[in-house]
Amino acid sequence: MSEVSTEGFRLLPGRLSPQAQAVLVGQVLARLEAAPAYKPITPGGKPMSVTMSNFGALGWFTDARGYRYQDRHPLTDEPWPDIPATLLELWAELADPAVPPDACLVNLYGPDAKMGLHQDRDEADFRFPVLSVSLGDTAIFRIGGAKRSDPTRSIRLSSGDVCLLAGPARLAHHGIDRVIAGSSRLIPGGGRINLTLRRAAPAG
Ligand code: MD3
Ligand code: FE
Repeated sequence: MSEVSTEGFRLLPGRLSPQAQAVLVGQVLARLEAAPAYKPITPGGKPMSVTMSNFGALGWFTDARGYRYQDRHPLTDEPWPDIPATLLELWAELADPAVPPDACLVNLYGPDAKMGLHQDRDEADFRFPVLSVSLGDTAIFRIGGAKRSDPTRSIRLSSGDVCLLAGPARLAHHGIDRVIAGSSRLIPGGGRINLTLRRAAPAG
């Protein structure tokens, strides 16, 4: 079998210490009080199994009108909460020291949540990487190539893992096949939280 490689994909297993993970979960849950997670609806009219919210100037959103970034929470009509400083520091260290992220998508996975194979194409400039932080239950992540029909490989994303998607990997198809319920005790009540830092608007 030939190895499927994705140039520009970097996985940093256990990049966040258990202590740092616990602090981050607290910061995320506090912000979700003000910006509650909601169930997004795809442009095709199907509710996603993941619930979502956002931090930062811009938040990724989907409903019957399509995918987009917007500056307000769809239910509260308030600006999104700020991005925790520890995440901004992580981005400066690993992604781009000059241009900060303006969007942090928060994906919440219960035991039955998954995310189908897709590309992230709603950002203005694909030269900026995406940085992902996994917290809580382990996920079975799938990543392929630029074409939907390209071969894929399966990778476990565990609590504290950070992954960086740059270069060709930035436009790779990817998704979450499933979450291993009960594999972590980090999040009260269980589940998985994925945080993706992005630059959604053009730089400058
Ligand atoms: C590969 N999130 O929010 S994170 C998403 O675990 C998303 O919630 C998944 O896909 C999750 O769009 C996967 C890892 C990830 C994030 C962005 C990518 C992988 C990526 C962008 C391009 C290629
Ligand atoms: Fe994605």
